[in-house]
Amino acid sequence: MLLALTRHVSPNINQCELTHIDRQPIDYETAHRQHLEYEDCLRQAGCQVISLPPEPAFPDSVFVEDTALVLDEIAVITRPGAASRRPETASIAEKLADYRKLVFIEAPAVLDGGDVLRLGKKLYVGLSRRSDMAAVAQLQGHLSAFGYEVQGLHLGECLHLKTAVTQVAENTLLINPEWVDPALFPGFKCIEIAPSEPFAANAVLVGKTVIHPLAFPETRQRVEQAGISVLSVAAAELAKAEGGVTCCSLIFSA
Ligand code: CIR
Repeated sequence: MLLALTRHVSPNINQCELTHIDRQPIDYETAHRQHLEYEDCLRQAGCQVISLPPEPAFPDSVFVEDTALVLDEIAVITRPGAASRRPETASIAEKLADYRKLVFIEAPAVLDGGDVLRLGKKLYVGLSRRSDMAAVAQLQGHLSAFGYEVQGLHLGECLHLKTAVTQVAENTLLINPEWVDPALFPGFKCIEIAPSEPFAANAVLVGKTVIHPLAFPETRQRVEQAGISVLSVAAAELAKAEGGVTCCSLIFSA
């Protein structure tokens, strides 16, 4: 069974962290409604959704992806790069302890889950403003016993590695070549996003279905032309908080 852990939008989402985009008002009701639709997409794609209640004190807490990395063997609780986000990990750790043994990224290292792209037994970590080589070393220490290899890689001006590249099929990545070099992923077919849709590389793969933002139809067409089935979801309100579709869930088998 595939589980998707999510958390409802904080009513204080307007105080979210922003790095590369300008602040615009976020309509809480719209964000909440779109998040419910996103949870429905996860169910449609085959996940059982565990939806945690909102945490009003933590504006970015809907973006649960950044708080943990859940592998089949173990879960790593991160130490998010933005100090305001560090308290978000406590309740996620408590929930994940029902499913996995936990290990923790310790100070001074920083890691956001959005920077970790797992491709089989290889973990790529974006060296963004939120994640560093000290975290890469700690991850390698925790995970080499399970056969994982961890590699840090440099990123262009985007928030996280998974803003720039995600997996959309067994051997296929969706990528913005302006932000990350496709040559870093040998052996994978790379579908490039439509240049007019720079944020379109962030997609969630569940089984054989890809969940992708409604706002990027040209890129959707490129993915479908590769024979991949796509569920489009309205995600524009949380995009104003610099969040994409991977950010809003932690998906793992139970
Ligand atoms: C932040 O800056 O941390 C949030 N406003 C957005 C986090 C998005 N998370 C993700 O891409 N994994």
